[in-house]
Amino acid sequence: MNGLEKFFAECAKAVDAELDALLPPAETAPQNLHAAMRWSVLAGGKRFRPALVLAVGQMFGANRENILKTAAAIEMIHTYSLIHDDLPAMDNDDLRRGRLTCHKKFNEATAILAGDVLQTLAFRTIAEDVNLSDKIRVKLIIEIAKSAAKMVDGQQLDLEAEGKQISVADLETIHQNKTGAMISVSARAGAIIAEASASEFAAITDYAEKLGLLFQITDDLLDATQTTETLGKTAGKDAQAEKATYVSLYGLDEASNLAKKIAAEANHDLNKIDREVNLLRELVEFILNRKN
Ligand code: GRG
Repeated sequence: MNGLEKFFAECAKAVDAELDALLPPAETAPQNLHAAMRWSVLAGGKRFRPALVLAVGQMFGANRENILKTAAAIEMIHTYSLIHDDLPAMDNDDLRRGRLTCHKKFNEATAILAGDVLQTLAFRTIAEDVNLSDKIRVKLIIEIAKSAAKMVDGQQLDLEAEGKQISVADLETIHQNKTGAMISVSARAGAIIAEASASEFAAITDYAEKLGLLFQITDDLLDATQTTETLGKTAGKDAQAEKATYVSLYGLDEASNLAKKIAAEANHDLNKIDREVNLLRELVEFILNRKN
């Protein structure tokens, strides 16, 4: 295991334990709702967003104990978005994280409600985190609420763009909102908890915006090039839904070159931070070279 793999494994273990403790037990009523939440949240997943909260928070000097609940809360919001995205009204998918989607395993109504309550539990988790000052909790709630709303805006724009020719600028707007906002706020949440300086906060915001864009470009590349088995979700969905993507607009080679360019820009943003940024550089490489 290299350093980054070790970091991811440790993050996943700590965040999964936190999530397990925060989610309502499957034995308590309404059992099906609680089982559905656990089915989707505790199903693996890369845990990239919580890892980013931890990497940035620790880099700026925060203790892991002060970061973990926020990291878990962001993963809850991410999982709610996956559950809702998979619904028949949206992406209509049967497979997520290598297992049946929530609505296929349970039913549509339960999947909608599991997503709803994961979102409310996320904000409650931060509001009740006694490790953090009131000021930091309010700041986190405001920033994460704004980003979760942007994600919904992006999803709406994405659905409306299906089957249409759109410009590169429109594609960027969709993805800055749909994918970028939650990735960006993951990094910024770490900086908020660690009370980073204004200039550090600005630099990490620039870095995280590039990272979000890079994540989406590689997502489009993977959808077009990887198998369903490797991805743990149905491959080739973008072309099937006639979605405008970085691959459909640029072609595979150009999209791949663009990914490398954005990765270099993200690394450049890190030069502005006078801290130990190596782990954040490794995260850029990880996204650039990911296989799922
Ligand atoms: C339904 C409000 C609402 C929003 C949906 C998450 C999302 C927004 C759409 C999913 C469609 C999609 C493929 C987006 C591209 C980027 C993305 C969010 C991929 C999934 O995230 P990963 O790869 O998944 O981090 P894991 O399972 O590893 O957590």
